[in-house]
Amino acid sequence: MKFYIKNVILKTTLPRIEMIFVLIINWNDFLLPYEQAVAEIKLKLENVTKQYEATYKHCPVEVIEGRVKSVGSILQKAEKKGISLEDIGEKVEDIAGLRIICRFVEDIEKVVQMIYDRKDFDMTVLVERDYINNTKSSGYRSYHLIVEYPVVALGGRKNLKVEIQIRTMSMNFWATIEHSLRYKYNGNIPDYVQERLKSSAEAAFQLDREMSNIRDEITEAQRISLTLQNAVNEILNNLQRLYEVAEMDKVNKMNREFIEIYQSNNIDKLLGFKERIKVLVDVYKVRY
Ligand code: 0O2
Repeated sequence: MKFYIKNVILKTTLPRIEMIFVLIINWNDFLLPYEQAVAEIKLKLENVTKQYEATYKHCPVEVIEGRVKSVGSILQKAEKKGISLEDIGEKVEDIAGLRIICRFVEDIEKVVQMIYDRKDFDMTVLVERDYINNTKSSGYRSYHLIVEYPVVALGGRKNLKVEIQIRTMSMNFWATIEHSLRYKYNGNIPDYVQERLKSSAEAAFQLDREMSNIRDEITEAQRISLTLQNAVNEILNNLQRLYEVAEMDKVNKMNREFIEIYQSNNIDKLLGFKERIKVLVDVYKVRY
């Protein structure tokens, strides 16, 4: 990677880092492709969500956020990890970052798959970090993918690393709070606060589980309602046919039975009745 020596004055609170600024850099030039990558990926993923909306399918993506890391944070991370300036682009993996927020935990794997499926088009997954099944000691839960994404700018094509964090709303809420506490305590969160954070991370995850259960119930209720609606339509159609071919008394009796079953709200009885009346219609079809 090429760095340009320019008279760029950047403010930072880190004294050691000031030395590095002597060496560097036109940060604007350096960060521009990362900004492009974030903007492009965000737009592409937002378009996928629009396609979901158009087909009335549940969209696993709720919100997409994107950012380019600040120069101070890049240098802080490089220093913490002993990364030289030349290696920043290669080794600081989250200079470009996107965050995808989902409603339900199950949506996360769908989003992960969605990103893997783009392999032949634009982005390739390089690293996968599952902090949901491997919760961090802080209590942090999230799913991270480091992808390689090509941007085409004036200088030609550049393959950049981009970090995509995928998490639920409650994981995001927790991480945001914890992040600001980290900042407040300068990375040294007192033990008693850490303990509370850990237990609130568990509570947040419990909330995710509850929401998933409710989601299953909603899906089940929708399925039952649809089955009921289809069965009633079929029964009414067949009763109508019977009125044309069967004895009036017999059809009236069946009609009354149908009303009784319908009012009893017993779906099994209703489905049984649907089959019986179907057979009867078939019998009359053969007869006439
Ligand atoms: P920011 O300000 O969000 O960009 P490391 O420095 O070793 O922890 P590494 O090796 O780059 O991080 O990878 P890791 O652990 O996967 O962390 C990458 C990012 O995940 C972090 O970037 C955070 O955004 C988020 N993250 C990881 N662990 C935690 C955690 O315990 N709490 C919260 N709130 N976020 C976490 P940055 O650069 O640390 O922070």
